[in-house]
Amino acid sequence: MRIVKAALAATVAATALLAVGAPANAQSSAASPSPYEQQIQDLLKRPGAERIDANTVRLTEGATVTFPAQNQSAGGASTNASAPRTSDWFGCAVGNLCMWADAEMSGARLDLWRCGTYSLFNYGFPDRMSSYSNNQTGYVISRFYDGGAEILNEGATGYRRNLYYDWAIDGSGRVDNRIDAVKVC
Ligand SMILES: [Ca+2]
Repeated sequence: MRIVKAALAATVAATALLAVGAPANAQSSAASPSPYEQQIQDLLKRPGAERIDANTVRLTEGATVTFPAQNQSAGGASTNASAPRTSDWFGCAVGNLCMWADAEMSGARLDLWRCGTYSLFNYGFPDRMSSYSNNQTGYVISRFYDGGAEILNEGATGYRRNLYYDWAIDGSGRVDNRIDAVKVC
């Protein structure tokens, strides 16, 4: 049995090697390129950025940007208000602060999961956030800034579907597409 397993593993390894050895454009010629491919390529130019799957770029430890899969429409939220709550909020993994470029948890998503203050200019995400899910655990508050002023904050498990309808806590207007820095926790 062990031999059979080893042989199988070897076959799998060989197949994987073949897949890696295939021309890089083989996949893209089979399917039309993701509408987000240019944004992905732009992010990959950042120092230390690496692609960890077709739709996800890891920017630094604790920070990834995920683009909608090709079979999902960019504007179509997969959320359903009547759906039972699961441990993930809107697809945002437990422990993460997830920020979406579009309303209704859609479009490109930046996930941060390490405490600290981040300039979103470093992540290709300034002035873009239109919805978020704070799925961190414990008593933590995330703080959102525009030009150094805190204009929004949210405790763990809070979320907003459309920031067009939210007003800055300092009275400076709507908060949609304004956040340029965030203190995760
Ligand atoms: Ca936006």
